[in-house]
Amino acid sequence: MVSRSMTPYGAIRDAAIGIVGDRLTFVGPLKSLPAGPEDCAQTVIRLGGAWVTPGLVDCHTHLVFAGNRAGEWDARMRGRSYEEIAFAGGGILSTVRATRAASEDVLAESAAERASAMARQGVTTIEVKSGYGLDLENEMKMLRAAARVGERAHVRVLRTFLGAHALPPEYKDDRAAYIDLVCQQMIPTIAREKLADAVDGFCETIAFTPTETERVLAAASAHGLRVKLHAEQLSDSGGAILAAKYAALSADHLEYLSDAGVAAMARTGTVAVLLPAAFYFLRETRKPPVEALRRACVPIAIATDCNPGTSPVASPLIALNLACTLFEMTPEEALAGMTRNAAHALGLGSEIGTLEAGKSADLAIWNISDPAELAYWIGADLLRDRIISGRSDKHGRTP
Ligand code: DI6
Ligand code: FE
Repeated sequence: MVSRSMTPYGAIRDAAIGIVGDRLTFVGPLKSLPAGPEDCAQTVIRLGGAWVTPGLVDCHTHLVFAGNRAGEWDARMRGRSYEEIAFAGGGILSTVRATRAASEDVLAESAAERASAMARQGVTTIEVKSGYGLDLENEMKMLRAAARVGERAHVRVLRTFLGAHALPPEYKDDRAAYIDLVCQQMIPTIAREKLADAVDGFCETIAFTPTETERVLAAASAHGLRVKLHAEQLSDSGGAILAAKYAALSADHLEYLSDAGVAAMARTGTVAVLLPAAFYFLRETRKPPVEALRRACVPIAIATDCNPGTSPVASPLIALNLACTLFEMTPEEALAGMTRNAAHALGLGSEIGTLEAGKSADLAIWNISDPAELAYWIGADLLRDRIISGRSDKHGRTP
């Protein structure tokens, strides 16, 4: 069985999937194959009715970082707030200190372990953001480490430059100078050296104002890079409207998204990336406006936001569960959010995210009898095999 649109989950019963090299060449009912499977292919793998979905796409992670923030979390459990800790120089900046001190090897190694955990849950594509270096050298180190994660963990990695994640301590008295550095040195260098596929920023009271963020988005666009934005996570700063103005691939978090923000995203086809694990871990109470997004036909993606501060979660399937239990999404919507819509949030909608002839052969094969199980179980081991660019974890290259 494979998934497509129309019937629930777009399921096709008694299906066959053809793969040549790294591409899907056939996805449809077994009986519409021109001949028997053995006559159509050199190698036939019979799955015995197993569910097959597109490989999962985690379209928002901060997978590369050093250290952890368990101590800070302990303080939060005793009543301190995330914002308080950030304003006191902890939070993102404590991970910046640890990440600057770590070698590229150490960063690549620890991120690859987290990516491997995700791969064991069916992930074939992971977006990885920088943003814990906050100077050119350390941001480049993070992006190079991110590229190595792909080889180590056998996943496709997309890289996003997040220099505007927090104000580094050396610029605490000169915010404009840091934005100048991001726009005039970091973005041009990263674009020239092809170290990132997109640019992101954190538009928030504890990070950058809309005016500062706009300079970053404008510089990214001027250098031919698509943009994404952390918007409306802790307050309504108008980030989503700004993101839409720059035709952003996605605006992410969105708990405090306004009606005007929803409308702006609908106009530009900007994907709403919801991050229910961060909502959960911060004990946020304000939910993103899922119903308004649905009504406006804004595509909704779900991601882990894996990071040491607000979402120490390397489990995409738990993120699916939280999307359903906390945001009242259906299991089918959640799965579409981590496949088709997540692919769009990365600008890869024509390449991955659905099972269609011509796309990359990225599949997850599951030990389940109902696709709702992907969002239902917490902590179960559901994956049977993964195929990425035509290569199976269990069988190697498919012919
Ligand atoms: N929002 C988040 O949830 C993460 N970054 C962001 O802009 C948190 C990153 C961290 O706390 O380390
Ligand atoms: Fe994030």
